[in-house]
Amino acid sequence: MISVGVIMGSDSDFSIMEEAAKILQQFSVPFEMKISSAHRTLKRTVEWVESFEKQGGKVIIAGAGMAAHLPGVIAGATTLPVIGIPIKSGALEGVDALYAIVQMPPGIPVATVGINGARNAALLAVEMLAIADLELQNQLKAFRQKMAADVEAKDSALQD
Ligand code: RP5
Repeated sequence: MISVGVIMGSDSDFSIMEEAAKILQQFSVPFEMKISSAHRTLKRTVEWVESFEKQGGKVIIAGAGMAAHLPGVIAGATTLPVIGIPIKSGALEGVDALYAIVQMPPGIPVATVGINGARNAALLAVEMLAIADLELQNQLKAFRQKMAADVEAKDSALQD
């Protein structure tokens, strides 16, 4: 069963959003990717959210740039947790998207990661799923141990 939906407003977001997909693959989390826009294809976007929820999906990661209302629109259409990724694009280079996504009015939250923070969005989704999944908890612990070991190895190389 698909656990995570990874949706983006445009194919121009794909190179960032695929970093989230790579993390989910690394943790063997089943996911689907979707391109659908909140303003160009609003009805189609809401229909996808409803269908994802009906099929038992658990978390949605939504990335968009500029006036990035996609994560907020999706959050308004479901009670599943939504993680928003502000994508760097346009004249304001992602600051516009960051403000749009992080400043959701009270009542409809979107968990927002940093600009182009697709890896953290996927890790946060894995952490949410791990609440009820011991195997994923163990994988997350191993992932962090490897990160720590990498830092120590780089430091050791510096001391040589
Ligand atoms: C947003 O506008 C998309 O998420 C994308 O980041 C940005 C530019 O879209 P394109 O003009 O590249 O399709 O809707």
